[in-house]
Amino acid sequence: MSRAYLVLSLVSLVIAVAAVALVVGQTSSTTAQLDAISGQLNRLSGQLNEQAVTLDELTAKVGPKTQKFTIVLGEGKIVQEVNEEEELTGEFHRWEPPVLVVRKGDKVELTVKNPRSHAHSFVLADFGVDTGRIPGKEEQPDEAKRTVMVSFVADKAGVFQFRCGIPFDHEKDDCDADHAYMVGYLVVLEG
Ligand SMILES: [Cu+2]
Repeated sequence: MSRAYLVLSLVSLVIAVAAVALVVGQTSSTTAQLDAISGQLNRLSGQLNEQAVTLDELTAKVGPKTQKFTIVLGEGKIVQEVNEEEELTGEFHRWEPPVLVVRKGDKVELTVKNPRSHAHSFVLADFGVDTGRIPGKEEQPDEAKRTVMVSFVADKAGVFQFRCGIPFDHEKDDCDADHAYMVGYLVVLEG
């Protein structure tokens, strides 16, 4: 074995040992970093668990809400097939939306609109709500004056009917022939 070859082998050996030492060093420092991150994550997870609240606790904290709805006296059309042709055979009125859902204790703010030709009103007797007569557009062209806001607290649970409180009177342009069917429901959920 020549001297030069021996020196070269020794140099190679030194480089290899240094490289291994470097890798081992890096690996151990990476492991230490990962341990530190893992520790931090554990602490963070603990903190999150301490702050976590159940939905019930959250509801209790938030308390009753103010629920805002716009309700409109809408008009539906009945189209029937007559002699194989579609014909408009009737119209009817309905509250849109026909069902409102809130939780007991909520404050309910209702904007009631009457876009119809005749006068109507909104009555929710169980909560003492009555908009009074809201004129129709023939009588009152200003839409803002055919919009009434009412509010109440839904302090009891159950299903309550609301309806139009103006009886049909053709002479006065009050309501329409289907007055009895202008009903909807307020659902108040317990808690
Ligand atoms: Cu009516």
